[in-house]
Amino acid sequence: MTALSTEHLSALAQQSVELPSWAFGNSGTRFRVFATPGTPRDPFEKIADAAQVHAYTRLAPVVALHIPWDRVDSYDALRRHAEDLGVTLGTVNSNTFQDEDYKFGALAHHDARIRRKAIDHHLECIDIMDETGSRDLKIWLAEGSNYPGQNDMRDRQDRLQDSLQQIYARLGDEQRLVLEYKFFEPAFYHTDVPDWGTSYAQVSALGEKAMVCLDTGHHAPGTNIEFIVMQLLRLGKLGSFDFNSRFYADDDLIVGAADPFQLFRILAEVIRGGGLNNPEVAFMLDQCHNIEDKIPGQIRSVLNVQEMTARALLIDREALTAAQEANDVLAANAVVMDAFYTDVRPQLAAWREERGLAGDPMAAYLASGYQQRIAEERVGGVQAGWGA
Ligand code: AOS
Ligand code: ZN
Ligand code: ZN
Repeated sequence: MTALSTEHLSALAQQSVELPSWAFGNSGTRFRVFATPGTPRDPFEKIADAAQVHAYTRLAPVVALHIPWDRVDSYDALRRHAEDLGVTLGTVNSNTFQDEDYKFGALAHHDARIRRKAIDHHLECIDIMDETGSRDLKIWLAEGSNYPGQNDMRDRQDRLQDSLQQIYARLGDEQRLVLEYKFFEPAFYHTDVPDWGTSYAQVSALGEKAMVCLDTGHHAPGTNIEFIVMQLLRLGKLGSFDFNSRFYADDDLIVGAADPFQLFRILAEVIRGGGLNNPEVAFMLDQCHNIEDKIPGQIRSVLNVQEMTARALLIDREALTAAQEANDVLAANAVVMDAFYTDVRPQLAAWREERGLAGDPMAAYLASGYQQRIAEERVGGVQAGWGA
């Protein structure tokens, strides 16, 4: 069996996955939100839980925030709290989808007052980024229309560009804007940023500090997502990932749960395109744990990313190129499949132990007593914000 080399292991040692604060809150569907015992009651407790994931895996040193869900009196205090626990604050996610004013749009709205309000919300997010030391402002827009004729799609693109330019102008030298796309939902007929091409067109018109965010759950079934990863890396515009997995729609399930092979293929293109451990590309999770415990759910997720990265690193690139150049279709495919089918778990467990971690981080966390402690201490934990 092919083993991970020292070079592979040192690439894995540098890997960093950013956790979403909202993964630690209660969430659900529009039918019901099931509360999980021990759910954080405020952003400080969400950070504390995220720090547990990092402590057991050494894979998740950054926590993404969401405004207004993570609004606090002192961001400096939140930042220090995070640092004391061994993590830092990362991407700030804006929210233009839970305010009555945004029923017909926000950054693309035809009403100047509402558009101004949405732009100002993003400027507030950048103020917060200044305090938290965050680099990225992530924008996902729930904008679009439900019926043909409801809106002028072209005017909306123009207004969107104008709004984004005003936000972009406020970014500091080291800050970036990442624009996420999603093919449908909550609008069903047209969405203002439905695909990577639209996001690319919008961010390219802004400048170098604007990039595309690829959420793996935001594509039609059958989409070749790794092709998009390849293309965005080739164009130098892949700013971040929102990793999760889906069976039907935007399910936000544990990354690698629905289709580990797809995750492997995506990570293979990340490696091929120089995106692994590249500070330009943020590896965020965007998941919600509706029925499972949150911290173990996040531990499982980051381990899935690590495991599929390890398998993708095992692709014998030389043999692959040789087979491709010889037009040996089956041999080329076999090189890729050999790597995918390699069980790297025993080697990763042994490597963790060498680094002073538990070989099985999930078991170690479950045995630690933390889950029981928070279940006793915390009553009335918060909802993530979805499904409210
Ligand atoms: C929504 O479908 C998106 O995936 C988002 O990234 C959203 O903004 C996030 O889940 C919460 O901010
Ligand atoms: Zn997302
Ligand atoms: Zn989503």
